Amino acid sequence: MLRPQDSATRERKSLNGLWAFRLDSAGAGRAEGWWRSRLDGSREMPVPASYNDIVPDLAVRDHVGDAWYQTSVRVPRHWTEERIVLRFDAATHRAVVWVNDVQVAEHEGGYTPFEADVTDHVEPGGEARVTIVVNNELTWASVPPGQLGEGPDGKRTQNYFHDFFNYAGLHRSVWLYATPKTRVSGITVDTGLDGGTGTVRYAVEHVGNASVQVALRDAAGAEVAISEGAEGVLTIADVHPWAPGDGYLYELEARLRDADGGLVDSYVLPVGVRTVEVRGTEFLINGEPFYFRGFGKHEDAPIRGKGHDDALMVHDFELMEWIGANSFRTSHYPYAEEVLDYADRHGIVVIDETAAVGLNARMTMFGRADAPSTYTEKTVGSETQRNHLEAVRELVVRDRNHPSVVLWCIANEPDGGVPEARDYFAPLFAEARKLDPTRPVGFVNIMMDGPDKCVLSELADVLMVNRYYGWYSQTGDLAAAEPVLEAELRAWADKHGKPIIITEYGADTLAGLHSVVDNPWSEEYQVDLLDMYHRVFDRIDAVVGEHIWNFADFATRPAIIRVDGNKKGVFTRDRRPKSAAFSVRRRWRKDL
Ligand code: BDP
Repeated sequence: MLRPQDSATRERKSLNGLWAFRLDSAGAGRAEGWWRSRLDGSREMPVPASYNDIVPDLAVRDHVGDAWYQTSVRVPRHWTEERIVLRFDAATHRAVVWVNDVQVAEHEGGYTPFEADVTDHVEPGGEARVTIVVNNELTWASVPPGQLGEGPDGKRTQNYFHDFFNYAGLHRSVWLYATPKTRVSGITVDTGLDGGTGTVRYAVEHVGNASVQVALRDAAGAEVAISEGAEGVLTIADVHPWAPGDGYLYELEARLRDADGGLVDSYVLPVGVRTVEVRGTEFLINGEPFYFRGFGKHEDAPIRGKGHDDALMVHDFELMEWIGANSFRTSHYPYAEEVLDYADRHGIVVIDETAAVGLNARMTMFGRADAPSTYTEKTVGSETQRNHLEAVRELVVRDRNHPSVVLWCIANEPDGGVPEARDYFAPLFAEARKLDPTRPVGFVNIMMDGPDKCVLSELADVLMVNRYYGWYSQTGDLAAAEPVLEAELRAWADKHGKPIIITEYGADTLAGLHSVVDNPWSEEYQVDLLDMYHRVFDRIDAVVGEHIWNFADFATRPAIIRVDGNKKGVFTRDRRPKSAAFSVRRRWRKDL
C-alpha cells in the first residue's frame, strides 16, 4: 500500500485536528447506528493522539471497548476525475469506518495503516461525514494478546501481558487523498552493491492501461538511471551508498504514460542503496561489520500517549545523536512511518518489530496455579496465529522499501521453551522470508528460555536476547550478575555461531535518587549495571549490538513494581538525562 503523497498527479488533504469523540462502553453505537448522524454528547478530541490521558477521568483512561470519532471533510472540488481514498495511518487496536451512511473499511491491528476507496461515496466540492469506531479490547486472539474480564460492578476489565500502557485511539494521521484512476499501486525495491556500482531492482504495480517508466535521481536531482517497463534493474555508476550515519537517498520516480506519451501518474519513492547480510557471527551492512548501539524505544509521551508528534520525534532523534546511538528497535510494535522516513534520511539503523508482545502464559501468569499453557486453542491458538501472520505481512509490506530497516523482529519474548512454539512460529518466519528474502529475520528471546531451552533460536538469523541479571535476578549484586551474564552469552555463541544483539538490559532508576553503594533504583546503580554489561559485551566477539532498555521512562498500567510507569529510561519521560546518559555517551561517542 503506497502512502499518500503530493506529486505531479496526486494530492492529499490532512484530516488531523479536533474530532468529535464519544466513549461507548456498552457498545450501543453499533446497534444504534451512531455513524448515521452527528455524534450526540460528544467532546472534542485531538487527532493524532491517544485519548486516554487527554481527559482527567479514570473512566476515559481505563476505558474498555468502543470509542467513536467523527469529523467532516470538504472534498476538494477539482477532484472530479480522480480516485478518492480515505486512509488511516493507524487505529488502535481495530476499527470500522463509515463515510456518510456507508461502511467503507474495517481493520484489525493497531499499528499498521488501512484505507478505502471512497470515490463512489463522496462528491467533489461536497462535504462528507467520516465516522470511525475504534476498539481497544485485547483477547487471546489479538496481537498483542490480552484477557477481558468483568469487575464487581459488572464493568468490563482488561488484563494484558505487556509492560506498557494500553493506549488507544487514532495515534497517527488521517488522510483524504486523490490519485488518477490509472495509477501506480505498488512499488518494491531491492538494492545491491558491487564495488562502486549500485543496483536498484524494482517492480512497479499499476492499475489501468499505461506504460511504466522509472527514473532514478541522485540527491542533487540529477537523473542517474532510467528504465522502461514494470520490472527492471537500474544501475548506478559511482554509487553513493546508504550507510549507518550517512542517510544518502536517491529518488525513484515511477511514471505511468498513456499511448500518446502523456503523464498519467507519478509516484516518488526515496531509495537508499545498501546491502545487509549475516555472515557467521557478523552482521554486515554494505559488507562492513556493523555494531548496534542504541535503545529499545516506545512511542510514548505525556498527554498524547502514543500519538505521533513531529516535535517529539525530532527531539528523540537529536537525543539519540547526542548520546551516540546508531540504531533502535521499534519495541513493541511498528512505529509511525514518519519515524522510518527520518531514520532513512539520517542513516539510523532500525530493527522493525511486530506488535506480538506478551505471547507467554508462563511469564505473564508466573506462579499462578491456573496459568494456562501458552499455545492452546483457548490461548495463543490458530486465530492468534492468523492475526500474527497478517501482522507480519502488513509490517513487511509497509516497511520493506526503507533502507534503515535491516532486521525483522517477529515477536518480543514469546514462550520459546515448549515444542509447540516451533509449530506456531515456523510459518511466521517462512512468511517474512518469502515476502522479503533480502533481510534477516529474528525474534527476541526471554531470559527464562536460555540456550538449552529455547526451541525457536534455530529459526532465527540473528539472536536477539533480553537480559536482566542484576535487576530481576541478582538484584543489587552486580558482582554476582557479571559471571552469569558472561557464561550465558558464551553459551549462546558456542551453540549457534550466530550474531547476538542484546536487545534489552537495564535497571529501573528514579531520577534524583543517589547512593554511594550499589542500590537498585539509584542513578549510580543504573550507571554501574550498564557498565558491567558493556564490559561483558566487549569480551564476546559474537555480540554485535547493545540496545539499552529503555531510551526513556514510559507509561505502564499500575503495578507494585512500577512507580508511575517503567523507569528504565536513560532519559526521563520528559526527556531529561539521568546520570547514565552521560556515561553511555562517553562509551558511544568516542569522537568527543
Ligand atoms: C522485558 C520486556 C519489556 C519490559 C521489560 C521490563 O520486553 O517490554 O518493559 O522487560 O521489565 O521483559 O522493564
